[in-house]
Amino acid sequence: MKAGIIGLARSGKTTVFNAITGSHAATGTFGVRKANVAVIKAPDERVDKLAAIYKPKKSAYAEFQFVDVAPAESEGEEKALDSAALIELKSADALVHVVRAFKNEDVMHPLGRIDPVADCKVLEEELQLTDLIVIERRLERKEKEGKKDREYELLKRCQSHLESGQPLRTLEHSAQEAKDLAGYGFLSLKPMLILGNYGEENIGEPDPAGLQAYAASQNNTAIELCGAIEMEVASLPAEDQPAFRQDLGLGEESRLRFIHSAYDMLGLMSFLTAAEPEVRAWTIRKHTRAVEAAGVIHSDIQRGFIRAEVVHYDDFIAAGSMAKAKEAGKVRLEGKDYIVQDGDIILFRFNV
Ligand SMILES: Nc1nc2c(ncn2[C@@H]2O[C@H](COP(=O)(O)OP(=O)(O)O)[C@@H](O)[C@H]2O)c(=O)[nH]1
Ligand SMILES: [Mg+2]
Repeated sequence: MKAGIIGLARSGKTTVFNAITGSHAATGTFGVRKANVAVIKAPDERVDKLAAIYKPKKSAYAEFQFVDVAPAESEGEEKALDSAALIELKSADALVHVVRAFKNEDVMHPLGRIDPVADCKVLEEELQLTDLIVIERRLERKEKEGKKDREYELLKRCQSHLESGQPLRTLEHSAQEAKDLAGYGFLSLKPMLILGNYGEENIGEPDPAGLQAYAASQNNTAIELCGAIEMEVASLPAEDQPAFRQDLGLGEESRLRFIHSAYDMLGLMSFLTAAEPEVRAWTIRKHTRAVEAAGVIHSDIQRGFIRAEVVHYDDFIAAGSMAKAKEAGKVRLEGKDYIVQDGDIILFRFNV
């Protein structure tokens, strides 16, 4: 899983990246063409409890990658994307749009005003235009080759949807069409979380710039964050952070809030593996089959899949041990097509 950050110049993308990942990437650097990449771990008390029982050599939370792509200044200040950023973002599973909502006279807004909802529209248009260009090129080629196939018809529908000012995210399409579209990496098709980057004067206010209301109208989600303050707190020693957060009136840790929203938006969940060597949570999409969940761990396990031994975390904890869970009939044998549930503890049997 990979989430890519987008947003206008100086909206605070790198600041938010640091706040959420605890990194120390340089902020306020313009025209620097370097992507910042970090891994976010999703804290999970089920992993902690299982680790207390199994005492494994190692335990690990589910992870996803967070990428901050900085477009080059020279390609137009008001543009959020350039060709290098596009390549990086094509492979992202989701986008996080950082919207400037903080006031700071020293930091120039590329459009010379602070209007978060208007910025959302500017960026959405840019995503749609980018997709439209890809589609037009593709259609032209297909027309030249005389290939008016299924994909052609689908791209035609995408084109008119975009031309009517809507993102591909809202285009109704079948499972087959989703597969046909997947290879293109269309940006306006990706789930997008809107992240309002507010100044400290807005801490504790519910929806200061109306971003949540706007997001809801677009069938989207918005969360608030005070990037600059959160970044400072994230750079403190872990044990000092809770007291500072309380003093500053910051709510649930920004990273957790962000992770919860991202999981919701992407329809993600976790399953667990538990043994002496390692206790670990793995991120998958909801409605994933057992055989595909196996592939998240290793392609060999998917290839040689025989069956899955499954016990739900709650049943395991209630029973107290794997032996007792088995006695109680809570450990089931499932086949390839079993739909994995959030909190399943799974042991895959495989043969390669
Ligand atoms: N006052 C204030 N300044 C911020 C905030 N977030 C970012 N900045 C400043 O805005 C400038 C641009 O931030 P940066 O994260 O580099 O933006 P990027 O170009 O989108 O990556 C930097 O000087 C930051 O210190 C914020 O929440 N409040
Ligand atoms: Mg930056």
